[in-house]
Amino acid sequence: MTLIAIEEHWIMPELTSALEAGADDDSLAFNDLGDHQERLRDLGAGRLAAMDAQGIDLSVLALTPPGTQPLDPGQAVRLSRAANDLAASAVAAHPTRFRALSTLPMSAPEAVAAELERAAGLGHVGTMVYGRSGDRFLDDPAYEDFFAAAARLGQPVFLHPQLPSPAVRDASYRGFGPLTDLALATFGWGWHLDAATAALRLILRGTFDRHPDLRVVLGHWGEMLLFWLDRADSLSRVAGLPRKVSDYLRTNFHITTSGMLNPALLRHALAVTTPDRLIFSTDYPFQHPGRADIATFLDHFPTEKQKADFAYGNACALFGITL
Ligand code: GRE
Ligand code: ZN
Repeated sequence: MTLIAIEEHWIMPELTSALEAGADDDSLAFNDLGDHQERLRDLGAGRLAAMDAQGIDLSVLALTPPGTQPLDPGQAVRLSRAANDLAASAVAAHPTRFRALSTLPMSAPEAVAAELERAAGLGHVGTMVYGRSGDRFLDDPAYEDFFAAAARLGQPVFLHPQLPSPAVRDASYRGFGPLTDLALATFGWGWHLDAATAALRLILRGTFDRHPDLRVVLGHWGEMLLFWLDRADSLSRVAGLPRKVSDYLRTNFHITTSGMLNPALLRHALAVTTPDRLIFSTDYPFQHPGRADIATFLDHFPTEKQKADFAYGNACALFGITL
């Protein structure tokens, strides 16, 4: 069966240097663990061999967090363009194996829509953003043109986790030593809460009422929101939204696995949203399920149609990919 993976990370050395010099983000250290650097940099033979070993036909590439969003506006614009050009050349070199999500200069809000449109013109099938750039949340009115452009251009917006703000880290994620503090603030918990909060804030800001065609992708099975719909629905009433939070989740959002191939999570997702929303991804190289792990997981789908939609059909439909 054809397999498309939609959250497959890469890095651009020039951006890594700029982030190391100019951004205070300790999660950058994750890119240096084991052989991650080498795997992240490789947009050629090594990555294709890893995909072949896993049985992945097509990878949708996206930069690793934090993208370019912690950089000053000028650098963010320049390096987002460079990243989008480089990703486009990787796709051009391997058109049957790669697509890409664009990188946007979120610290320069007035430049975001134009770069999204330029990247869409290069063939990027969507974009990856984070819940906040500096003190500016993604639901800030400064990004209104960006969401309007994403809806108009049919460019899905992948809302990826990032390190919580310094204030949130100080308030909630300290006291255990540097490594445990960082893990608690990131992959162990904080990343996911941060991304879920950003998604809820977009809903509460009326983003999907103004842009009903906007599509957002959440990783890690919906960043815990699929477990919280009964409680989150009451936000709609308080905020005066025309639809329930769960209704936005079921119509404007897609959910990807990010390498968490757990059948219990699949059963829950199928119970609270619909099979056309679920899409495979591995979160390469941070998770690396093998071919057998993937095959075993796919066998948990109740029907062949649902399995095929998860493996490639929903990704093709959402991102306009033709095989
Ligand atoms: C991710 O993208 O989700 C990720 C990283 C780094 C470490 C673990 C992880 O970017 O899941
Ligand atoms: Zn990821």
